[in-house]
Amino acid sequence: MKTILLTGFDAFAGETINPSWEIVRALDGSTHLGKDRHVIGVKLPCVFGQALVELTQHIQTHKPDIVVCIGQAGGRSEISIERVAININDARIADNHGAQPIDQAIVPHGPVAYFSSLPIKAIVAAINAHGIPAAVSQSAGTFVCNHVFYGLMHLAAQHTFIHRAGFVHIPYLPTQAVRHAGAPSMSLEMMSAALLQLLETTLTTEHDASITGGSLH
Ligand code: PCA
Repeated sequence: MKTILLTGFDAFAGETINPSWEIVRALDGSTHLGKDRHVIGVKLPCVFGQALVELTQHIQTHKPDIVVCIGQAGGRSEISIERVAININDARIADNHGAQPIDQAIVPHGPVAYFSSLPIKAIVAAINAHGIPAAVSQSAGTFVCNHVFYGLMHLAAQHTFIHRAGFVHIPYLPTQAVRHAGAPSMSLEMMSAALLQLLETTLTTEHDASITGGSLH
């Protein structure tokens, strides 16, 4: 039995929904990966600190083999497989509790950064092979998503039962994009299929593929 913990976020920045929670909710209890795969979906608040308190509790309760946190990145056009989490909070907008930390370490004296331990290149290839746009992203930003990603990788460094962990940013849903002129979007079905591909690839890939996923700037 393998336990897979997925997290999504509350709506933030004036939105009424967050596509990350819509997907995680849709995949909670999924049997698509086989009967011996237990998929658990939980929601995190879009709040510095509290999001990590809750993530830590969920990890201690479920002792997952794989943890994938998911967040909305409005304006991105593809499924973004994040490569690296950095040890900084620098919020351009307030979180859902009104906090706006500037240049604060997430873990004082912690490592500057952690790499994702998902097979990010193989995941991009697998999602693209299913006709769904995906790419490696070199930055998860400096808001609550990077905060959770860094905190997750810090926990994974301490809890050896976590074999793989990482973060994925996703575009707006079409219902959100109608209020953001010109913004790209992706359907719930497509994003859920991409996440299943990500999990299947993570379960079956020991060594990541050597394919370029770099960017020039
Ligand atoms: N996206 C935000 C935080 C919550 C979410 O879904 C981010 O990218 O930091």
